[in-house]
Amino acid sequence: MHSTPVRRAAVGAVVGIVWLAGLYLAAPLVGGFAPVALAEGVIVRSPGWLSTLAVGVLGFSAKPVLLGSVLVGAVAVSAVAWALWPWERSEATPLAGVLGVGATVAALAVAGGTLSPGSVLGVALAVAPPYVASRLLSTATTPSSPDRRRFLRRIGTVAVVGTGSLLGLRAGFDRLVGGGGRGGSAGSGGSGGVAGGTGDNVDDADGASTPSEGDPRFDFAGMPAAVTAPEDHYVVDINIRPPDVDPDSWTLDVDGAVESPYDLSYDELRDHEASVEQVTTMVCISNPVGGDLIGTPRWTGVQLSDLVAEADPADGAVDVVTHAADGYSEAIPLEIVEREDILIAYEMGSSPLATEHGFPARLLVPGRYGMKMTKWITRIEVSAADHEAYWEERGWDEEAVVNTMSYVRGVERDGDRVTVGGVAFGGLETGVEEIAAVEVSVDDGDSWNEAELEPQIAPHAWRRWRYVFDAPDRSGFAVVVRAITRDGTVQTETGASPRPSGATGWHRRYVRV
Ligand SMILES: Nc1nc2c(c(=O)[nH]1)N[C@H]1C(S)=C(S)[C@@H](COP(=O)(O)O)O[C@H]1N2
Ligand SMILES: [Mo]
Repeated sequence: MHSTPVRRAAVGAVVGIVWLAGLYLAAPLVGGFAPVALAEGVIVRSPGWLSTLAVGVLGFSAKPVLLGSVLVGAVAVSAVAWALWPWERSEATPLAGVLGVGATVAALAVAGGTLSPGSVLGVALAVAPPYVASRLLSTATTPSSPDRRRFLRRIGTVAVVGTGSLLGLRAGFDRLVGGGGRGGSAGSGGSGGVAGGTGDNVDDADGASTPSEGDPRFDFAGMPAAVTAPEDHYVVDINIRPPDVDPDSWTLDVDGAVESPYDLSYDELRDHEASVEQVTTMVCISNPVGGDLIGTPRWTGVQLSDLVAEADPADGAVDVVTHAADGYSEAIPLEIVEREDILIAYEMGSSPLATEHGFPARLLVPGRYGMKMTKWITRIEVSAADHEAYWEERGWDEEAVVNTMSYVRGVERDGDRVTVGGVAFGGLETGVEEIAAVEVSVDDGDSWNEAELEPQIAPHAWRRWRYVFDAPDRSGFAVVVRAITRDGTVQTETGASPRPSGATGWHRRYVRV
């Protein structure tokens, strides 16, 4: 590896990595980390079909993959620029400096920086480390420079020491300023934590954090718990980092086409007399047949009907629009708001909502897809006009009533006996679960059997099902499942993709046991 361009590319890559670490160090001064802001900008600006495709192909990992691509892309650009740089080093330095500062200013502007002493310091913090790194490595790329092993050791050291010290400085800075230190109060989940349920809240110490609801006969290998623990509930939203809302300054405004607008503080919401507890299934409209974007947590919240009635809606009001801290919005017709099961939820599983699930409060609309359930809610606007919501604008169904669905989840063998099982959910207009029966085939649809249904744990919750049969000499089964609703309708076999109105079709899964 004596070829100079390869060495130059390696140096360029290291300089790029150190540059990113510098941007990360400067982030608190300008209000954000440029690659995250860039990735978020791509998500918000990309057409609906593209975000749908990305979520479809990459699932959960769509956002991390996008952020990763931005990071890798920046390092790659730096490597290529170094490898192809046509001038001698002496001529190059001023021009390279100008380019580096320009790229940094652009990156910090993308991250939300404006002209201020803080951002000038931010630019200096982000430019100096890669500059120092490039000086330290500048002699390493000439043919007369050290041998390969020494070269590798040298750029490795600069990369590790440079990046490590910048990240260390940033961590120290966070500790000093208390960034993310709000985690102690009210379970905001800290910043950037993936872990849900910040179990440090004790205001409700009834030991119910691991609910043991449901019939234990439906708890076997592969089966979900009857009630989903907060840390097991899926997360879907438009953000790379969820908004970090300060509960002390947060208010929920109730206004718009009303006679008496008002607002509530976090404590006023939690102490509201119309608080209720409710186990409710939530499923994302982009969940494919059999997918994991579904869960059934226990929620506590205030009935939306009460909150809206208190403001006294004007004649001619048609919609209730919920607005969120991340710019998201959703609308539901005023007439369905009269239902008592629509909540502004502030707890999940007897703890305050985790940041990623919408702390301090979110909407819960049983029977509709998750897109209706605005997280990080800041405003309830009663509207006299039809409102076009975030996803509706991007081509998704406005009503978003959950399609009847049934999934295969678990399978277990005990001697000759085999048990298969799963979940079924049919949220109809009323939000009340309407599953009457589940039928299951273990021979790819040739014959059908009635499954056992778990007694209903709540009006808006999924039903777990199981089917026990003898199979002494067979170990592979093509399991197919379909649900039947109370009015006798058999779940449609016709497949539809999630967009625009949610997936349909029977779930088939080949299992070995
Ligand atoms: N503010 C806000 N609320 C939001 C979203 C969002 O991007 N921003 N995504 C919605 C979608 S598409 C779904 S499926 C649910 C997911 O809620 P969860 O992450 O708590 O499971 O939140 C909904 N509420
Ligand atoms: Mo969703």
